[in-house]
Amino acid sequence: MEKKNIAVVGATGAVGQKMLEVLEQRNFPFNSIRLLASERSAGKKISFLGQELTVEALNKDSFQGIDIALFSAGAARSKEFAPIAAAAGAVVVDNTSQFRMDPNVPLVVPEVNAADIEKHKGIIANPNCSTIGMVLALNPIHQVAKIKRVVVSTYQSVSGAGATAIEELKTQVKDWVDGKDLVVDKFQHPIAFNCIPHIDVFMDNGYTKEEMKMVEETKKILGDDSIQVTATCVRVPVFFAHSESLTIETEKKLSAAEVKELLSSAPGICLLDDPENNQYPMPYDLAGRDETFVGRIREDVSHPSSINLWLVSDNLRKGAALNAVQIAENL
Ligand code: NAP
Ligand code: 3JN
Repeated sequence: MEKKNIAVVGATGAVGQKMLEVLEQRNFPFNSIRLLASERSAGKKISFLGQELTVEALNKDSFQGIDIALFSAGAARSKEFAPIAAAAGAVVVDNTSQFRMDPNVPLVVPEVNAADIEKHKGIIANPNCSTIGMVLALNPIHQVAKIKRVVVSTYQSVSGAGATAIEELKTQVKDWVDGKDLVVDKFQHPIAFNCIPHIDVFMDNGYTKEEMKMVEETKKILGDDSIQVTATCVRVPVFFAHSESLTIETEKKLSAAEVKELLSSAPGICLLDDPENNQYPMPYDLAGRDETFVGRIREDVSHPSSINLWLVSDNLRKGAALNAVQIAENL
């Protein structure tokens, strides 16, 4: 692989920090790496492969000489700076929702639609973390049995809401144990010992934006607008890794054994399905892992051609940083 000049935009954030970890772990062949964040972080030192790197404030000149720019500093920064980076000759891999549904921007999970990367015009979008785990499991099933409808409920960890949300859960748990009042800032309600069915803003149709991201992104990645998806996204008091319950209705009936067989060889998926020995995916065990783990696979007793399953995927790794770095590796 030819060595590239890399920029990480949002390098001080939860996703940016994970990007650096993944780049290190995968020996990504870079020539130089530039760390960008807000004015607040300019001058801050971050250690990367044994070197102390200095964070720079993002500005319109940040992308001179950059080949690949990994963006995770929020949709507003992507809207403003991704086109500037692309115009300066970089290929942008964008982790935000800003360009995901733009018909000129490929939306890529490499195990599913790596071929779409070639169609880029300077920007490639990384899907939402909950979508990525789900489509890894859906794609092999869709290829053989054509999916008609998916009902998904998510159980999303606080790290999906950024570095300060992780601190908020830690502080609330400590304060709860100490009998103190809980301070609520990042979420609408206390997240310690709670489940909040509200991620991102509410839309006119009663869904949240996070739920509609799952609906729309799934169709684009699988290249099939006929797949019907309905989602309920819930924030739970877990630090890392998102879990999802899926009901998948197919045109052709598949047995549970057939689905297990399909998913046992699916790229990016690891089957963990041994209920007799209490073995099924859980975020407690699987945070930090690259694969999306699937278990509890069973035929839906309420429908003749439908499957239920449960999955767990590390939202900061495969759900964000790892998927983005895999796209960069494909480039
Ligand atoms: P975070 O921990 O809050 O980090 C935000 C990052 O953005 C920090 O590096 C911050 O820099 C930087 N930033 C904020 N305002 C900026 C500005 N005006 N100019 C330059 N940099 C700025 O959030 P996160 O969890 O890493 O998420 C960051 C973004 O990634 C999200 O907004 C979202 O769009 C995307 N994301 C995607 C997924 C996914 O599903 N693929 C998952 C999570 C997040 P400072 O430290 O200097 O403030
Ligand atoms: O909440 C989560 O678990 C995932 C959050 C993702 C997120 C957070 C803030 C802004 C996104 C995203 O990736 O869709 C965005 C955004 O870019 O809109």
